Parts: sequence; C-alpha cells; structure tokens
Amino acid sequence: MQIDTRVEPVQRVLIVDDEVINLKVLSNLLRDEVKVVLAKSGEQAIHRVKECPPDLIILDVKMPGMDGFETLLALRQIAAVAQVPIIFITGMSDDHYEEKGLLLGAADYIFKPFHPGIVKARVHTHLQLARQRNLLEQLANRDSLTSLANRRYYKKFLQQAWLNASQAQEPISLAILDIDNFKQYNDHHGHDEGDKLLQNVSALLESHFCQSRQLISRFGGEEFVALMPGLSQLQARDFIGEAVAIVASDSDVTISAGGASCVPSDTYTSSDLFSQADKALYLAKDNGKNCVVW
Ligand code: GH3
Ligand code: MG
Ligand code: MG
Ligand code: MG
Repeated sequence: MQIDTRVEPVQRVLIVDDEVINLKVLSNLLRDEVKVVLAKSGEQAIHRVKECPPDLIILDVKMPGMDGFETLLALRQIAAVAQVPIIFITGMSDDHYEEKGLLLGAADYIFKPFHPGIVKARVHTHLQLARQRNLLEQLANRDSLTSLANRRYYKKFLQQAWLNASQAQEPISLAILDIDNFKQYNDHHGHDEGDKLLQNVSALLESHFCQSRQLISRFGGEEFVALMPGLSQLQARDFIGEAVAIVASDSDVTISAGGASCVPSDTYTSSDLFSQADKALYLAKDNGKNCVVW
C-alpha cells in the first residue's frame, strides 16, 4: 500500500480523446486547478495510468481502436485505477449511450458541445468526492501514528491471502516483529521520542516491503505483523532477516522476529500459523534478541 503523506496533493486528471482540439480545450479549462495528463487513445490511456495513476479520468466515447466503453472496462482491471472516477464527455448524445456509460460505472456523462463552467464544476465535485473517499480509506485502514496498515487492514488481507493460498495450495508465511527493550527506550528518552522511534522503524519496514506484494502492518504497540503470501519458508525467512538487519543498522534500536510458514489445510488454520510465529518470537527474545527464529 502506498502512503500519501502530502496534506493537499495536487490532483491529476487524465483526459482521453482522439481529437487534439478537444484535448486542448479541456486541458485549458482544467489546468489551473489540477495537473492534466493527456492521452490520444484508449491504448495510450492504459499506458499512462500504469506510469502514474490519476485521481480522475475524462473519457471520450468515440475513438478509433478501443472506444470509451472498452477503455473503461480495461481500466477497471488495473488495481491502481479500479476505483478512480471516470467522466464520459461525448458527442454521442443518445440516452441509450448515456445509460450504458452510467451502468458501466461511470461517475458522470457530459454531452458535447459542453458548457465549460459545468464541466469544471462537475470535475471539481468528483475530485472532492475522490479526496474524501481516499481519506476515509486511509482512516479506516492505516495506523495514525505510523501510517502503516493497521490491524483491521491486516485482518482483511489475511482473509483474502489465506483463501488464495488455500485454493492454490501455495505456501504462506507470517512473521511477528517486535522492538527490543522498547520499554527501556521510552523510560530513557520519554514517550514522545518513543513515538518518533516507532515512526522511524515503521518507515524503514515500509520501504523494505514496498516493492513486494507482502504486507507489513502495525499490529499494536511496538509489534508488527508481516504476511507473505507465495514466499517459501526460506525466502520469507531471508526477507525478514533483511528487515531485522536494516532496523539494526539504520535506527537506534533492534527488533526480533518470529516466523512460521505453511500451506493451508483443513487441520491448520491461520490462528495456528500466528501462534507458531508467536512461539518463534518468544524464542528469538530468549536467544538474545536482534534475530529471527522460524
Ligand atoms: P522486549 O525486548 O522483550 O520486547 O521488551 P520491551 O521493553 O520491548 O517489551 P515490553 O512489552 O516490556 O514493553 C513494550 C513497551 O512498548 C511498553 C510500552 O510503553 C511501549 N509502547 C507500546 N506502544 C507504544 C506507543 O505507541 N508509543 C510509545 N512511545 N511506546 C509504546
Ligand atoms: Mg472521439
Ligand atoms: Mg518489545
Ligand atoms: Mg511487545
């Protein structure tokens, strides 16, 4: 999960239209308020959103190659823009097309020739809604101190990952990471410094995890849980070993980790996996800390 730490980021609008004049008019209309990105076809739009996902997409319907409806369906398959509002702006001023566009999940449908002020107002409304939706998602799924995924998100992720691993009969690994002697750190430096340290350790973990489909979450206090679907025991253990080494070298504390791996079965549940990792963490603490036990 990417974290957006900017308070009021400039929003990006992708405009897709095969006619250059339309791109120009819409771009002139919106560029004072948002960052405008242009695409001359559905194919190019798909390429653009993969480079950098926009906050809103304005889509022409009639285009050579993929038309607007096909483009919408293709965009919905790309995780990063699956929820992004799409507004059709089109000369196809037929109720049937408008209905089709809205049923496909478009946020709005505007006919050409359009009134500039109305387009601007509608774009503004949908951007504001997108901003509110993102904020709500952040509040629901992220820990407020560290911005890592919270326990609620972890549970959702676990449920899906466990189901996938179970169906595919693939391995899944879980690790519990716990800061060493954190009580002592708080006692020496104060609670505020303890909070800063938690943020620092979290940022190190986040950047280690951000390139992969593995999840790192703040489970509570100074405890983090990592979920690693698809990694073998050896791979997961190495990956967590790297995280432990990064924290030891780049922060003022060390962490210990306990991990466990399995292929889900009827007799082995995700709670069993968690308990096994918890026992391993206990051993890691017992072994002198700053280490991994699997
Ligand atoms: P061990 O190496 O065995 O894990 O020892 P420890 O001191 O890290 O573990 P212990 O469970 O004794 O103490 C955990 C401490 O973490 C106590 C608590 O005050 C602190 N802590 C938990 N959540 C937060 C937080 O959000 N901010 C700060 N500053 N401290 C926290
Ligand atoms: Mg067109
Ligand atoms: Mg601890
Ligand atoms: Mg603890």
